[in-house]
Amino acid sequence: MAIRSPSSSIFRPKNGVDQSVMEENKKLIADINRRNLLRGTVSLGALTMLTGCSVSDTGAMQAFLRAVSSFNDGVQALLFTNRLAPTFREDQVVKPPRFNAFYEIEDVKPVDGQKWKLELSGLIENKTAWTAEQIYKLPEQEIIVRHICVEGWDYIGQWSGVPLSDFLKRIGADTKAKYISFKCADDYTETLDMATALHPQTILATKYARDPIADPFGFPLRLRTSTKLGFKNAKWITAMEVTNTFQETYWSKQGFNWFAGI
Ligand SMILES: Nc1nc2c(c(=O)[nH]1)N[C@H]1C(S)=C(S)[C@@H](COP(=O)(O)O)O[C@H]1N2
Ligand SMILES: [Mo]
Repeated sequence: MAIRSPSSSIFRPKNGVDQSVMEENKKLIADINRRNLLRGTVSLGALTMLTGCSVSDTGAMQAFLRAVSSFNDGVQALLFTNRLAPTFREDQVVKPPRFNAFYEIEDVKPVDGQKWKLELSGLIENKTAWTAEQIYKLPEQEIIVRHICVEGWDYIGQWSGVPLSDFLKRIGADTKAKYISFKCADDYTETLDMATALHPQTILATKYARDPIADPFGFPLRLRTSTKLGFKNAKWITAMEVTNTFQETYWSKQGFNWFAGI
């Protein structure tokens, strides 16, 4: 099928991203057949956030989303990592949050917070496991940001917990390593690039709307990034590894773009 390149107007870079990056990657943008899976299915929210476009402009939206899904991870890193995500007011927060997982909410298996531990491995000086009690005592940061799922919906949520960058310093992680990988109680896996792990709006969340995170939303510990699609935000984290080895993740194995910036 014929694929349209996005017009320059919807392709306006935000927040100081160099236009030449876009120019250089025109070929890449044209080469969007490679990632058929994402065609038109990234969220409306991603488009409106990035471009200010009307979500009813379906043609422009789809062209844009196809282009985004075709970017290589390096280009996305340039576009998405060095900026702060938009934040929102407390009265805009959706309560309760909207559930998603690769199975239905009835099938969530709650994690026992008393027995739970966060296991640490890889390029970390102090690999002692953490209990939930210890993690819940750490200084918190709160973020009110938009959660965007590739299935085409989004909501504004209010998450708090220890900033991942603080936690990484605390455990003596090698922050020159490339990736942090997460294992979850439900066999889900995710990995983050280190720049996103150190981003000032990336936290290990323990609370939603100031209350402890409820079972379906990742109790006792979940990741909350602000510059990534929903699926990068691992819930029910049980283990963290700092590594230089790239690992495919639950969604990237299915063809979704690994970087998944918004
Ligand atoms: N462990 C685990 N984490 C996960 C998922 C999952 O199935 N298992 N689904 C992801 C997806 S696709 C989304 S959109 C968000 C949903 O988070 P929420 O239920 O808090 O809105 O969790 C992400 N993290
Ligand atoms: Mo999602």
